[in-house]
Parts: sequence; structure tokens; C-alpha cells
Amino acid sequence: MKISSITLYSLRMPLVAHFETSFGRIYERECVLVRLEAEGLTGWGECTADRDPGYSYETTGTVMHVLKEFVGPLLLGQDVADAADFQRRVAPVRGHHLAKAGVEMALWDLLGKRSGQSLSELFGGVRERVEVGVSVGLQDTTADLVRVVAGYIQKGYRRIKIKIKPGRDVSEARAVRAAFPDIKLQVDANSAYSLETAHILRPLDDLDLLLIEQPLFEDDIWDHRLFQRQLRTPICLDESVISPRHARYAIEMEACRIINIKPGRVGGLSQGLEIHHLCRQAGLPVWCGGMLETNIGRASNLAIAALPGFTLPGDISASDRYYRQDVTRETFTLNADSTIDVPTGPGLGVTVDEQRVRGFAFAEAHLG
Ligand code: OSB
Ligand code: MG
Repeated sequence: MKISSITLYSLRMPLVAHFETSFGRIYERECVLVRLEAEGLTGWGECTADRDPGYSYETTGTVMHVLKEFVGPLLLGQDVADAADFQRRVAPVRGHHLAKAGVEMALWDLLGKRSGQSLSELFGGVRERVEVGVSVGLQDTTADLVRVVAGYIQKGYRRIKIKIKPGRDVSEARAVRAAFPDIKLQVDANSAYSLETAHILRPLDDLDLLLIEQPLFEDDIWDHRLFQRQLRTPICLDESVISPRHARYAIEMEACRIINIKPGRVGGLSQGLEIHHLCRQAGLPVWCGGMLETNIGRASNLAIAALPGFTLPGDISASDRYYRQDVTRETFTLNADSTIDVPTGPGLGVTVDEQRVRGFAFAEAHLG
């Protein structure tokens, strides 16, 4: 695809409800949207950085900087054949996976539009709808948490993930488990513990959880191995797996029994696909994580989650869980069986409302 123009939009969108993790609370979500033009077609992608470097060192500011100054100039006017070619071209830019992944997504959208195939078809998806759950942030009180979870169960979500942090961990999980004895339940610590403090989490082993997500430091696969040996519940890595290589390290070290694949965190959909294949070979279940994406990123998540190794429900909720108004014409809704349909149209299979994009944008950059 000969890339003739690149436009970047920094967006700020109010969330339907605030979202709190061990690294902080947000009321609105930022992201960067990438618009590529090539051969008369338009492709869109989403960079899942936020305003603050809480989940990742990347921010909407660094994404704009890196794409404008370094990644964009490597691509503009170039004929980029496919995702592997894209990765080769941007290899001189170290790290900045969230930035690169948004551009790779837009490239896949273009490739699909050119060939008339959906992303799921291009990836080898085997499902028309994928099982999903909802990720529930920390609430002011335990009673509030149980109420919020009850609301989502009422809406039809059959898998609940709750965020935990020191002081708000076993108590919260126990309360949710007591209120909903049969629900599929998991917790996410977002790296809030060390090997020294993690023993606090050992009672979680009695709560029949699907998994415990990223309890320890983001750069510490080894300590996850040590902690996994003290637990019956599977550890699932999120932040620690930033590439197919890191997935291999985690598998070989037995640092986890499950991996959360976020294409953004690992540098792009192609890298997420590689991790999927690796885990499938090794017999590890994977699932698709979420970053409170707009419907653009959500379409991409649904496409990769259609692959056969994604055997656990994804953090891919219906559009109305996130934003009152989104940036596409299409809306993703929850089916009665706690699934969401995989888009079938060419590329991402969504139609972007550019007026809405500009309405949410607080910064814009045009290259080419
Ligand atoms: O750790 O999975 C996480 C959102 C922002 C940053 C990190 C995480 C999350 C979520 C949200 O859990 C999942 C979703 O998009 O619904
Ligand atoms: Mg997580």
C-alpha cells in the first residue's frame, strides 16, 4: 500500500462511568487515532495510550511525538506491503509499541479494504461471535462494587473482572464471590504488589477465580514464576508481555499459565498473532485484553479474539459500557449469551464518523 497521507488525532472522550485501577482514577479517556490514505482508500487505527503514563510509559503526547517525528517519515510515500514489512520499516524506532500498533491497525484496515476481506478473515478467525466480559474498576466502597457488578450481570455479562490494589484486594473479591457464587470471576492488580507483599493475595486461591492478572512488577517475569509456584490459581500476565519474545520467556519460565493479549502493548496485531500461535503451541489459553478503546480499537480486538486460541472471555464490552457517543456509525451490543459479533465488513468493518473524531480531538497533525 503506497501511503500518501497520515493524519493523527489526539482525542479526549468522557467515560460513561469513572474507571479506577491501582494506578489511578480517570473520568475521561484519551487516545490517538491514525488515519492513513493509500491508493484511494482510507484506513483507521487506534493507539491505546492515555494522558498519563500509568499503565505504560507511553502517553498520548509521546505517541503524537514519535509518530510525527519518527514513524511517519519512515512510511510516507513508501509502498508498505504488509504488517511484516511495516514492522521491518519501523524497527529503528525502539519501543513505543502503543504508537506503532495504531499505525499497524490502520494498515490492516487498508489491506482488508483493498482485498475485500475482514480482519478476522485475514487472521484466520474461526468464530462469528466472541465471549466477552466486563472489567470493573475500583469503587468507593465494597458495597458500591457489589452493586456495580450486579448491574453488569443484569445486563448479561457472564464474566466479571475486578480491579484490586493493596488494602482493597481479598475483601473485594470475597464480597463479589459471596454475592455471585457462580459467576466467572477474575482480578487484575496492574503490578501493584511485590514478591514481599504478594502473600496477602494467597487467600484468593479459595475463591475459584479464573485467574489473577499481573500481580507483580511489569518488568519482572522471574518473580511471577516464584509467586505462581505458591498459588493454585493461574497467574495471567498483561504488562510483562511486551513482545512474542517476552511471551516465550514467560512460558519457558512458567511465570504464568495464561496470557492477556493486547495488540497495542505488544507492538501491533501481527505481534499479537505471533503470541497467539506461540501460546497455542504451548497449550496456554489466551484472551483479548482491553484499553477502553473506541469502536475502532474494539473492532480490531473482536477480530483477533475470533482466533481459535482465544478460549477465555475478552475484556471487550459493548460500546455503551464506555462512551455515550463513539466515533463510528456502528455500535457493538452484547448478545444474550454474553458474546459480541465479530465485524464482517472489509478491513475493520466500521465506518468512522470524521466529524465526531474532530469533535473529540484536542490536537491534530497532518503529514504528507
Ligand atoms: O489492565 O486490563 C488492564 C484499562 C486500561 C488500562 C489497563 C487495563 C484496562 C482494563 C479495561 O482493564 C478493559 C476494557 O477495555 O474494558
Ligand atoms: Mg490488565
